[in-house]
Parts: sequence; structure tokens; C-alpha cells
Amino acid sequence: MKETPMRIRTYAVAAVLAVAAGTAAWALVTPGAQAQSADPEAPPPTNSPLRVLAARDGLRIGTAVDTTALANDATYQKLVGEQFSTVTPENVMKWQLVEAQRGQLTWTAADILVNFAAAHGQLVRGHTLVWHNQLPTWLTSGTFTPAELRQILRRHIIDEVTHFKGRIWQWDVVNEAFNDDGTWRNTIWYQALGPDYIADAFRWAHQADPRALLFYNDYNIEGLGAKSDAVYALVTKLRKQGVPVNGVGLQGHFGTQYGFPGDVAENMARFTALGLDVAVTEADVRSVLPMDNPKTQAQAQGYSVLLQACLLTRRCISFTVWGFTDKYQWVPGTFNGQGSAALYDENFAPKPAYHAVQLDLALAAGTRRR
Ligand code: 9MR
Repeated sequence: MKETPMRIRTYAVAAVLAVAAGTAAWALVTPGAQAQSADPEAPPPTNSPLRVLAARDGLRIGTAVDTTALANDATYQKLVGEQFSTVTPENVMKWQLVEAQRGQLTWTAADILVNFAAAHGQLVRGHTLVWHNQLPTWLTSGTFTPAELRQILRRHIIDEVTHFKGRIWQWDVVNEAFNDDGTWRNTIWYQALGPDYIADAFRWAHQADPRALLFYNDYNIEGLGAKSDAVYALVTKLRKQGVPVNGVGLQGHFGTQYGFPGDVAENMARFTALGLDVAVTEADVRSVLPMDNPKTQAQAQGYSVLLQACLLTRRCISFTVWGFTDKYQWVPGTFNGQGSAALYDENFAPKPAYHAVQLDLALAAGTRRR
């Protein structure tokens, strides 16, 4: 039987209390947002921006950024800068967008985000170098030999990592290489090259930017199970072979209709025991619409499950949400009849999930100094 660590229980109880009691009680546990303290060491108020609270946990808190919204929506732009200390381009670093025509490299949209991040004291998670999705048509409909495909992949990784050299904190080098049962996903890369493309991809990325942290990233690997076992076996082998892999990204796409795993911290611990960092890279918690109060509370709990595990893991270095507002969020376009997955609603009002994240960060402050 698994023991629940005391800290998890304490956070959970506090979060549940705050969330269940709603905004009015939230004010009770929030000691005057504007109150100035004479003590420079005093913690920031509990209702401070997420990035302020996360900084006290030694954690970067991030969001995927829709760069069109960033350019056109002033409220969106303000919140990205104010609340988050790391950003991930939701789409604009993907191969389909950076090399739609073979040999014509287009970095403009991604460069704008990288510059925005620098201006706002944010780090960037690069996403993603090797994937089976959002590939350019010239690549998917071309006929290439395995040797040619290997060279094309190498060229792509070197071009992209070199372009952003020194400006990317973590790269998602390989994304979603496994099926849910832990077998290899039959992608264009696996078909042509077998599993060796993974070690090659990490080596090429490292060669192009030796200082970037290189991640393997996937979904449904948050808790223990066949798929996270497969990732664990992969990274164990890569480490033994001296392949430059630095971390594992647990995406964290949850749904209130499925419930949440209870062993996320345990799973993270086995990865960090290998000398790896971990990160929550794409957290969101969707529901079957319409929303009701239980689903809203469950959503807050889903975010907390991921964040508390991360806070309990010294080497969990960042926690990123996959879009922070329902105004621009991928779920409704992919899962018919589902949505409401983000921390803020479509009018930028923070939900109980936002307050749960805020409270978890505040309660963990100072507990994971390196
Ligand atoms: O949020 C992204 C959405 O805008 C794209 O249309 C979609 C294409 O597959 O990719 C979404 O982001 C995915 C991410 O890159 C990798 N993990 C799953 C994410 C949600 O599908």
C-alpha cells in the first residue's frame, strides 16, 4: 500500500478548502494583496502572479503561447508576461511551420516569441524537433530512402537548434514516440530508421547547442504504467549509452471524466533517480461540456495532482500549461463536445483551478531549495 506524504495531504486539504469555499473564503486566506511589508524577506502575498510564487519554489511556471493571440490580444499578452516565467511556442517551431517549402526556413513568428520572452525575463521551451505530426507535405508525400530521410532529419535538427542557439532553455527533441501500450509508434521515422533515430536526434541537437537541456516528451506517462515504463526503459538505455538526454517531459493532458493518477511523484522519482530532470510540459484538464460545479472542482484537483507532484520533486524544473485561457485552447477543436480545460475562462476570469495552482505554489514556497 502506498503512503501519501504528509505535505501532499496538507496541500490537498488547503487547496480543497480554498477551492470549495470559493472566492469569499479565498479572501480570508489571502492576507491583503496590496499590504506592504516592512520585511524584505517576507513572502509575497498568496494571490501574487504565478511566476512570483513559483520563483520561491525554484520552479519556472509556463504556458504554451498562441503567437497570433499574442500579437492581437492585449489582455492575452499582458497575462503571458505577468503570470509566466517560461513560454513554449504552441505551434510556430514545428517543422510544418518553419520549413513549409523544402529549404526555405521561416523563423519570424518563433523569433518574435523568443524576443518577447527575453524582454519579459522568461525562458523558452523549444517544441518540437522530431514528431510524426505537423510535418511539411514535401516530406510526408515525398519518396525518400532511409539514408535520405536520416540526412533530412539531421539537417532539420541542426538548422533549427543552430538558429535558436543560446536562446532555448529546454528542447523537446523527440515527441510522442510510443503508443499507449508502450510499443513503438509506427511513424515515418521509426519505419525508415528503427528506434535508433532517437539517439541520433539527441546527439545532433547537442552538437548544435551543447548548453540546451534536451528532453523526451510524451502524454499518458504522468503515472506509472506500460507507456511510462517504455519511456523509462528508453531513457535508461540512452543514459547508459552516453546519449545527451537531460530530461523527460510529462505532458499532463488530463480529463475530469477519467480521474487522475495517484503515483505521479513516484513516477517522476524514478526518472530523476537516473540523473534526469523532469518537467510538466503541457498541463490541461478538460471536461465533457457543459461544465458544472463538480467538474470545475475536479479540474482544479487535476491541476493540483500534477503541480503537487512537481513541487515534491526537486528536479522537476518547470510546470507548463498548454494554453492558459479557454479563449485560445486546442481541446474544443480536437475533442468534440469537450473544453473548459484552461486556468482562465474565455473572458480571462481565473477559475478555481487557477486559485488551486496559486495556493499550491504559495504553500510549497521554500520547501525545495537546491
Ligand atoms: O495545441 C496544438 C494545436 O494547436 C495543433 O493543432 C495540434 C496539432 O497536432 O498540436 C497541438 O499541440 C500538441 C503538442 O504539440 C504535442 N502534444 C499534444 C498537443 C495537443 O494536441
